[in-house]
Amino acid sequence: MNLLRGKLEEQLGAMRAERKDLAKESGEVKLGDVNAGHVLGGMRGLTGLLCDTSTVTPTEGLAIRNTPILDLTTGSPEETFYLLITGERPDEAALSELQGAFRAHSSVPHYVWNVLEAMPSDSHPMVMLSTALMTMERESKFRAAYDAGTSKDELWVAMLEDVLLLLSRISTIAAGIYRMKFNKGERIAPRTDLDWSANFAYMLGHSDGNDQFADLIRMYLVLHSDHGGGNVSAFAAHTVGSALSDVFYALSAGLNGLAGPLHGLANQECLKFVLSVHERFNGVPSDKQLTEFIWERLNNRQVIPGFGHAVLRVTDPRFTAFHNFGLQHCAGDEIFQVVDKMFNIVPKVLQEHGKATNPWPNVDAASGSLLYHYGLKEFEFYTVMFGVSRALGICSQIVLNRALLSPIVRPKAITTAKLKEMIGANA
Ligand code: HAX
Repeated sequence: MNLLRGKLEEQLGAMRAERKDLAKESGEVKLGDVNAGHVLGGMRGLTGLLCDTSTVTPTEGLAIRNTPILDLTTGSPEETFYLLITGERPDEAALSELQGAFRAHSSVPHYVWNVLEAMPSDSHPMVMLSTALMTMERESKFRAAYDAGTSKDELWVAMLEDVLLLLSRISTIAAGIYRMKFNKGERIAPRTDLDWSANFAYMLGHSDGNDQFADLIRMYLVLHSDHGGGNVSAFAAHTVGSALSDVFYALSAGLNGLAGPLHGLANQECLKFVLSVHERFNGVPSDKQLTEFIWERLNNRQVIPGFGHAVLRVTDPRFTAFHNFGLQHCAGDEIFQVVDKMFNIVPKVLQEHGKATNPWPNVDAASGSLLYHYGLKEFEFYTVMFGVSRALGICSQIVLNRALLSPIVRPKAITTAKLKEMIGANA
C-alpha cells in the first residue's frame, strides 16, 4: 500500500502540527456551554469530538470530506475509503492499488470459519460478525507493534495494515455468515477478477458480479460508509480505539452498537413495516387507505419506521439515492411501490400530526425494499450489510486518530446528587 501510505505520510506533518498548535494556542477558547439537558440527554448537541472524515448537517445531510454523498453514488467503496481517509479522490494508480489491497486477504482463514460454525444456530448474524472480528485479533500487527515498543508516532502504519486486512476479509466473512445462517449452501469463495462490491454480491449468491444487484451493493456500501463521529458506532469504536485497543476490538465494539434497534437495526424494522402494509392491504394500498393506516398507528402512539432523524431536517440524500435506483430498476415491484407511496403520503401526515421534528424519510426507508427485490429477503442480515459498509468509515477514523495521536477519551461523569447540587447552585 505504498501510494496510500505515502499520501498519508505527506499529509501527516502538517496535520500533527495543526493539532498541536490548536491545543497549545486555543485550548481555552469556549465552544459552547454544557447544561443539565446535555448530561441528562445523552450529550446530544454537545460538541465534544473531532471527526474529519464526514459531516452531517440538518439541511444537507451527509458529506464525505465536503463532497455531498449524492455525488459519490456512481463511484466505488474503494474510492470512498480513499476519500474518507485522505480527503482526496484517488488517481487511477492509487485506486488500482487499493482495489488490489481490498482483494489481497479476501480468503478468510479456517480458524475463523471454525469458530462461526461452532456458534449456536440462533446466534444473530451481527453477533457472528462481531465474533469473527474478535477471533482475528490475534493477527493484529498494531498490537504486535505496540508490544514490540514501536514509537507511538509510527503505530498508525501497523493500524493501516490491520485495517486493510480487515476490510479485505469482512465482506467474505459477512457473505459466509449469510450462507451459513440462512442455509444457503456452501460458502462461495471470492474471485480475483471482481472489485470489493461485485465480489460481495457474488459471494452472497445473488449475483454473477456484473449485474444490477452488484451495482446496488456498490451503492449501498458507499451510502452507509460513514455518518460523522458522534453516532453510536463511530463514537463507541473511537472510544475503544483511544485506549490503543487495535481495530479488531474497536470495530467490533462499534458494530455491537450498530446492532441496536435505535441505530443500525432500524433498517430491518423498516422493511418489516413495509411488508406488513403490503400484507394488510393485500397489495399496494390506495392513498386513502395508507393515510388512514398511518393515522391509526400514530393514534396508537407507534412510530412510522423509516421517517424522522435525530439530526436531519430534510429528506435523507441516501434515501434519495435508493429511491432513484428503485424508480429506475424496481418500479414494477409492489414492495417498492409501497415505499414510493409512503414517501408521498407519510411526510404530509407526520406534518399534520405535528410531533416529529423531521417528517422526511431516512436512509432505512428504502434500502430494505431493494435488497428484498433482488432476493436478499432475510432482514436479520441487513445490519450486517450496513456493518460491512460502516467499517469503511470507522477504519478510516481509527487510522487518522492514531496518525494524529488522538488522546484517550475520558469525559467526566457526575452522580445525580451532584447534578442536583450543581443545578441548585446555578439556577
Ligand atoms: N413516527 C412517529 N412519531 C415520530 C417519528 C416517526 N417516524 N419520528 C419522531 N416521532 C415523534 C417522537 O417519537 C417524539 O415523540 P414523543 O415526544 O412522544 O417522544 C417526537 O416525534 C419528537 O421526536 P423527534 O425529536 O422528531 O425525533 P428524535 O430525534 O427523538 O428521534 C428517530 C429520531 C429517528 C429515533 C425518530 O424519528 C424515530 O423513531 N423514527 C422512526 C424509526 C426510524 O426510522 N429509525 C431509523 C433512524 C435512521 C438511523 O439513524 N439509522 O441508523
